[in-house]
Amino acid sequence: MRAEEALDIYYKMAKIRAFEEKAAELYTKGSIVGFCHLYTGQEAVIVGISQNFTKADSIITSYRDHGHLLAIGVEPRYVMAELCGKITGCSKGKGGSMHLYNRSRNFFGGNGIVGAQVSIGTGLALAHKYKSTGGIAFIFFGDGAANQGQVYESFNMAAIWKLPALYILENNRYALATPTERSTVRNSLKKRGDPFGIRTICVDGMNLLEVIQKSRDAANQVREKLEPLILHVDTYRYKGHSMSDPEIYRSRSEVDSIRKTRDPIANFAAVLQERYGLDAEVIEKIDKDVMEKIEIAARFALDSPAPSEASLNMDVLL
Ligand SMILES: Cc1ncc(C[n+]2csc(CCOP(=O)(O)OP(=O)(O)O)c2C)c(N)n1
Ligand SMILES: [Mg+2]
Repeated sequence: MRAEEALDIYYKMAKIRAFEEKAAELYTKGSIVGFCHLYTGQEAVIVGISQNFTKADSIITSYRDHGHLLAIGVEPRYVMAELCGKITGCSKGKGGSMHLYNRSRNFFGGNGIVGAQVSIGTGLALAHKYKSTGGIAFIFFGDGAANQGQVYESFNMAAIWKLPALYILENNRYALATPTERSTVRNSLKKRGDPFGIRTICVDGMNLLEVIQKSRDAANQVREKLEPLILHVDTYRYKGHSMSDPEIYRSRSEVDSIRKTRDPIANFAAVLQERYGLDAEVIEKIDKDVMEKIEIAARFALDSPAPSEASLNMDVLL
């Protein structure tokens, strides 16, 4: 990877983190209401995997979706405006944090029903095959979603119909307040594809370079063999499940120690310095630029109008 590309990747991760911090602030101040799930800690997953997206591909995820939309290049102001329920938002202010959407980039949400995106995403993969689009479906879901029955109905269909689906299991160790050890028998998340003959590739989701390399291999295999594959990503969320989580199910020291030793952004900043010989000032400048961009995005969101009453029934299924 050239230094320019590495800097761009760092920029994308820093942008997601700064965005989430601002979203938390706006939530606390009451400018964002309803559910809001932050992606802080998991940035390397979407930034690394998004390096593989082509125009023909489609992408779908859960309600923890801010980072996904930012990584595919949607301007932060349209995402922040959506969180604030404004007409300028990417879902015209009617979706909110959980239902971000961008049709022109084949981003199909933002889904609030745990596990539903796996079935809808499998439908997207079927569409790629049926219409010979040349694209594949990138389907993101959590460790909690991995215990939903419809996931396995989907795996069965994807395997038997040989669908071009890359299933990305973002194992951030918790489903709401439940740690995976309490919900998942014998640490089986890495074997969930086995009964269907779907192979699983495991990756350290806190290590950006590993995510890039292994997700490239995985995406290439799906494209070449035209069959499903699972990428099991070991990651961690730093913040509560949503903004209203008292976090009594884990210790502060657990979060702090992962932040200190495995933080994907800090660790990649070290790579930039050691491997690419970049000065700390170059990185600080990026961090500053990102903060400014996010401040402008927040101002745009706050200054935008809410959807009009007359538009209440527009753009929604009734
Ligand atoms: C079908 C369904 N059941 C329960 C819920 C309530 N719920 C919302 S998020 C969540 C936890 C999901 O955890 P995981 O899949 O690990 O995703 P993460 O929040 O960690 O990204 C649950 C149980 C829901 N939204 N939909
Ligand atoms: Mg989880």
